[in-house]
Amino acid sequence: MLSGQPWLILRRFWPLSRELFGSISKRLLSFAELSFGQYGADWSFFPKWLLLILFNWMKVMRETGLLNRTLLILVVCFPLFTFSQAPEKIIFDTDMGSDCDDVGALALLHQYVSEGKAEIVAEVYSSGVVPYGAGVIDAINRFFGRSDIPLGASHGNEVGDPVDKMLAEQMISDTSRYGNRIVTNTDAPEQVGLLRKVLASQPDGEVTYVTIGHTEALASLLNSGPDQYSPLSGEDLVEKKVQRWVALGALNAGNERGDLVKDWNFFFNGTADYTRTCLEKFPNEVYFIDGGSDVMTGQGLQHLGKGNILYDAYVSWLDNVFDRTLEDQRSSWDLLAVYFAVEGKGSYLSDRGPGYLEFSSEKGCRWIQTEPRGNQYLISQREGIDEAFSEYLNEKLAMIEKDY
Ligand SMILES: [Ca+2]
Repeated sequence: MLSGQPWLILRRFWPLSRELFGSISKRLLSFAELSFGQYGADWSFFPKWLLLILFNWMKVMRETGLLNRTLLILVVCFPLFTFSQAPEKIIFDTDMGSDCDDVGALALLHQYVSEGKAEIVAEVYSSGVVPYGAGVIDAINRFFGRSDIPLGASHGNEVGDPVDKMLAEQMISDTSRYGNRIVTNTDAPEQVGLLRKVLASQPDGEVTYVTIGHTEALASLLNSGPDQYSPLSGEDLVEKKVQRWVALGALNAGNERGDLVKDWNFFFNGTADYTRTCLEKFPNEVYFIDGGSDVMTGQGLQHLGKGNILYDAYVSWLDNVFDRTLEDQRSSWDLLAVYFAVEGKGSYLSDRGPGYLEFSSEKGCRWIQTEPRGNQYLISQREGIDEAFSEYLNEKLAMIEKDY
């Protein structure tokens, strides 16, 4: 599949293409009349006739100055068609509101969509204790003019950060401010049904499932049974449609001492057993993303200003939790997962090599560097690139247009 960029360029060149083919076809027709007049209907002259057409076509193009312009089109478009990647199909699973890097991650993902590098297949807010994250996601989608992205949410209240750190309730309860239609989770479809519906309609093996929060939605999807959307079990549906799971989780599991560690996303707020289920049942490749603590982002959103949901959500969280401003910025754990899902390791991330994640809901997890068991990969941030990575991500955020 082609990204949008080459088509945009072709559209720009369309008037020129019409001029080119209009002029040439007219000259060609008159030349064909001449040729057949000379050689009649004797098909033994056909190869010679073709050569003459080609020669004359080039002559016409050179005379009309179109040859150079045609070559220009080919030079511009060929690399784009050859090297442009298909947009990554992403399911974005977040605990929006618990931290502000979820806002940065969704902003970055939308920017990738604008660049033709990603497609957001679905979004889920898999926290139920504070039920306002779905409203923030809806407001962000609407800012980008993408309110049609399927958005589901947890309808339970057992998993999730118990504190509304972003003051999301205040931000999105008055729907006139950001135009959101969703306020609480139950205004959005229940997450597992939505995920099954969306996955059933996707081509096989193309979706990347990104978790930057809890693992409850993915575990519940894997445990689900056949329904009106698909006769497949959750495990079979995921095996067929989802090529990989990219998880912001298992942070510091690759520590040199081999200590068992517990990170926020995989262990806290009621998620540990759901994570274990995901690790046991997820049938395809799994990538654990480890890094982002000292990669500071937020300043790239300054240009959007007060009244913009991305700006307001970052500022609200930083002010409420740390009494800080956007200038102080925030760690970028979740942005790293989105970066990897769309751009791969790039210049900032590296693969730790073969191994697997040892996991105990009670004791913690650690990366065992040995023969691979399953398809698990630990992706770590490279040494000494905190500042360069911050700059890169902030530049991406700064590209977000003020008006969509
Ligand atoms: Ca998060």
